[in-house]
Amino acid sequence: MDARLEAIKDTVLMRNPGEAEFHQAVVEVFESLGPVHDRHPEFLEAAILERLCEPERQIIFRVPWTDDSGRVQINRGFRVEFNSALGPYKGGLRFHPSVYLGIVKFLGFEQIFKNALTGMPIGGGKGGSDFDPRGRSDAEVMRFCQSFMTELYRHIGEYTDVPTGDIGVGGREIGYLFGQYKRITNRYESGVLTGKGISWGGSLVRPEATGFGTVIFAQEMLKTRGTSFDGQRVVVSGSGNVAINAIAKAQSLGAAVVACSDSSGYVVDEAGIDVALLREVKEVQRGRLKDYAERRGGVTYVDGGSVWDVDATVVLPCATQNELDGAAAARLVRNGLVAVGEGANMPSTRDAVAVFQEAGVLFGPGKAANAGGVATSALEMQQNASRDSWSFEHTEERLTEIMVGIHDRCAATAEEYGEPGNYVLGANIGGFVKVADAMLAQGLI
Ligand code: NDP
Ligand code: 2IT
Repeated sequence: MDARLEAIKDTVLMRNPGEAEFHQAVVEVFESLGPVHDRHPEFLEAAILERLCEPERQIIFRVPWTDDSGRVQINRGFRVEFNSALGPYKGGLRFHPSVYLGIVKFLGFEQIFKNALTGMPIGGGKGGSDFDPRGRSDAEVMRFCQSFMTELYRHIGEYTDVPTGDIGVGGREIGYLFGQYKRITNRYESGVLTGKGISWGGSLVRPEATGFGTVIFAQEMLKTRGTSFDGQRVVVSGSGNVAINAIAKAQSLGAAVVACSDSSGYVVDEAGIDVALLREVKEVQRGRLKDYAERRGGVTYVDGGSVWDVDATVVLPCATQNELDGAAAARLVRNGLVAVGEGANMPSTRDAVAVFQEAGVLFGPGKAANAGGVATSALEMQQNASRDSWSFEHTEERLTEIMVGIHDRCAATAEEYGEPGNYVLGANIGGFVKVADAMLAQGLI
């Protein structure tokens, strides 16, 4: 790392003790930015990096609610409003027992660059709670969401901060959150949340957007090597929103998607994952992958273990951070891996990224490859602002244009900085320069 940036990084790490995931995200970005600061000493002068690493505002709050047996439960809520240089804070809410400030900050920090790369007018933020929706009834989830919004509502707004879903937060939760916001404020402010239902201000394609976008990005990477998804053997991790839609899109482009996972195990389905059945089990019945395996029949379900033990030419990690380590990466590379498209945020460890890059594997980092979700959120905001709703075809066309644009910008930036094919460098520099220029123009705030 550039010595000037190393000193700033040390201070950031010292000021934010115990936030391992935030440290990891910061270090990865800083490692790309030396050459930018040679060209733009004004960024150092204006302390752009120091300011970027210090969220504009961090909100932590108590979320009390009552479970179905009448017992009081207390969770912790977070919203980190990281950077508003390009637009209102924008980013998801994650409900998962592992959520703490370090995870929310890593996600919020990544979101700044991702959102800049989309070319849409959105800043970066993230939030969530250590609430675990798994095994909770609809009524419990509703009471939790209502309590969460009873504090959050005062910090958000269509011109201020626009949350959406992430792990553990989908259409059901956005519905309860929106209802409570509307009730407290007495405003039908559609643009305050994205990921809404289609009959009450949501956008077609938003549910599919992250998974679809990840595959579109990976397809563009494959094209640079004169190939495509057609005939690839694909392994996807996770079996939630991003994973399911990535599987569907990869299959539509001719790939054989042979495995996916959840936090309990993975399934190998050599005939190709049955997406309609997977959607029914996961999205309608809120079941487990094990249920999919039982209903499908003739497939292998592995309890525990790692889905990365299954060979593939293309892998799409779509579950969670640091789910793919250096040893798994090395094994995949030995067995013929060609490309990685990160549907999740920071799913590959630093060691894994190094293995992929050294082996010349096409590697699309999450902040570029999974930007289709937030980009389509921005399209939802556009539709809300103009009180319009677009067709599936039109919205998907916009998403495709945006993803191809992100790919091309990352590739061009990597080339400009002397490292053709390095999408990590391209994404970090491309996102950073846009935000830094805006921060410089807006003065010391
Ligand atoms: P979902 O809650 O719909 O699905 C998450 C999936 O990942 C589930 O299969 C879950 O398994 C698995 N998973 C979650 N945590 C772990 C863990 N600690 N270990 C192993 N498996 C785990 O979330 P999404 O699909 O929305 O999100 C997946 C990833 O994509 C996240 O990294 C998210 O930040 C990222 N992302 C999401 C976007 C969106 O629009 N939704 C946009 C951009 C990125 P289980 O059910 O067993 O917990
Ligand atoms: O990580 C992400 O980009 C998301 N969870 C989606 C953010 C958004 O505001 O649509």
